[in-house]
Amino acid sequence: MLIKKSVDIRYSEVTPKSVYLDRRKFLAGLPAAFLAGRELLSPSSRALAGTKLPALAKSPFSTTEKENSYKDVSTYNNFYEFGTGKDQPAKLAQNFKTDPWTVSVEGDCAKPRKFSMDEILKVSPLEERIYRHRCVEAWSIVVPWAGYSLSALLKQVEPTPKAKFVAFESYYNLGQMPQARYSGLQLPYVEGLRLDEAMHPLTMLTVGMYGETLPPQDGAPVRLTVPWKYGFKSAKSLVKIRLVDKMPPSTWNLTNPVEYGFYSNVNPHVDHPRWSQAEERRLGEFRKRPTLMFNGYGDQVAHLYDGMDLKKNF
Ligand SMILES: Nc1nc2c(c(=O)[nH]1)N[C@H]1C(S)=C(S)[C@@H](COP(=O)(O)O)O[C@H]1N2
Ligand SMILES: [Mo]
Repeated sequence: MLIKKSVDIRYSEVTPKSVYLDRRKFLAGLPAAFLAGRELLSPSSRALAGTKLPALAKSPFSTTEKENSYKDVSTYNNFYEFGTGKDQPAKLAQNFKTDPWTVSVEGDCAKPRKFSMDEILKVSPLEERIYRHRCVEAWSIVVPWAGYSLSALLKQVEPTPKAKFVAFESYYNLGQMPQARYSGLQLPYVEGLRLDEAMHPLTMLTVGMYGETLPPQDGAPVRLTVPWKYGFKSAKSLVKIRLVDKMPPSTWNLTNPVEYGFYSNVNPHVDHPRWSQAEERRLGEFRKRPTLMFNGYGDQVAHLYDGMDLKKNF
């Protein structure tokens, strides 16, 4: 594994590729004197998607399976705040404002604090991790995410012995997310993990994909990625992470407790009440693949559930 020193980019200073390209076109037509010292387009006026991240260390946790295309991963999404259709978030989240952004890490810890995105990017060297990612709706993708283990962030605030679970909260603002009104969900989107699940090295705080910052539809500027659980455990556009002593509520469980449990480990032997979980379809493929227990991450995570009945704790 490569060791990298802390990332030295300022989130608020990086310019998205699309803005940069527009800007070159625009600059070409203007006299130099007119341009001197001017900020023509403010990156903060729009989403910071598609900004190249500095060199990423390779992770031993990566699968060697073939990656999905960027297009697959950025045009077929679940992000109900931006519409319930799979193609809606890519269209309706385009102008999602993700700068400035802060994540509050709080609750049962000795050093609760807010982190700016610049600070989030510096907590630990960014790695590229190619993970399988499976939605409860039986589609799956393979994505080169960028980020680091959530444990690195949690350690910064020093969880106290009282902390047994971690609660996650996504950004919510109807002004920016008018479609959220029709989501059928109680928002903000919330999720939770047991503390040992949250501290597991595979649990990733994700700031990018395909070597770039996240596009809004994939959870910009920072999301969770929990590869052995169904996609909905991976809350997007995080604003709050809270260490707590009791099992926190989770949006899909609140919405439909019969269909969505707290644990939500990928488990081909526990059917969703309305469809089987035994198989999945990789986006871009026609044939179905068998779904693996813990999404294929059993060697790393099965021990977390020793002695638990995973049909009851679904
Ligand atoms: N805030 C928020 N996070 C969310 C969701 C959502 O609707 N809102 N959908 C979840 C579901 S059901 C899935 S499958 C994944 C999808 O992530 P992707 O679009 O990056 O593949 O995001 C999860 N995180
Ligand atoms: Mo999902």
